[in-house]
Amino acid sequence: MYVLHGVHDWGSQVIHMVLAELGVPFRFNALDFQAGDFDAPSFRALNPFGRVPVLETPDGPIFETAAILLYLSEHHDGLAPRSDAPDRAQFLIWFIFVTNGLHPAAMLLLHPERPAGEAPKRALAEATHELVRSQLAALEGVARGTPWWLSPDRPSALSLYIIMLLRWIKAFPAYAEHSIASADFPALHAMAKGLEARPAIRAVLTAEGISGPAFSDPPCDTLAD
Ligand SMILES: N[C@@H](CCC(=O)N[C@@H](CS)C(=O)NCC(=O)O)C(=O)O
Repeated sequence: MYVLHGVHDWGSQVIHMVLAELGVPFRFNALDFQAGDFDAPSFRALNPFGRVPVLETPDGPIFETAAILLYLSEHHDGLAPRSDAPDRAQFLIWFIFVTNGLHPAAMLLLHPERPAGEAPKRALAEATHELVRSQLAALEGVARGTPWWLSPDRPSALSLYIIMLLRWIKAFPAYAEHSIASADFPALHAMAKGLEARPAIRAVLTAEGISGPAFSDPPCDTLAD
């Protein structure tokens, strides 16, 4: 049985949703960051960098979101085009675009102080806001072409990843003025709405203590300054 180590409403959420959609047996091990669980030797043995998500598999523990998603896509049908499918190349392009581009940019929008401290924080957040908008515009263009892996009614490793990031970008930016609504990107918005209505996804949201339109229109949690 898979064991997912994570924190509710953190980056483990995409893996949680994928496992729920697959319908495979798994256990969610909820870690407590404040209690020091990330530094526990037993957790560091699974991921020496002390970050979530980590998935324990029959082939050993895997960390890095992208690695876990690709592993699950290779071991279970339906999460991504197979390696010989004609749309595999397009899927890979946009998967890497999200893991290497949108995910790090979203993290910077939420935590612009991390790379260089407080002084450049606002300038960095402003520049990142523009970057994230342009990345979402690019993904919107792809979603408008209606590939199944960005569809509102059929989840994929990529679409579930994107909707988690849409939540972060709308709900948790460092500055409220940088909150980006998925409604500005209609095809992505429709995808978020369709996927968040699915029973398996609703079950994950309930388990993580999240209510309302979690991905398509979460409230912005950031206080205006
Ligand atoms: N590139 C990694 C990033 C993992 C990551 O930064 N996870 C965050 C939670 S979303 C974390 O564990 N943060 C704890 C820390 O930075 O100490 C991945 O995609 O898995």
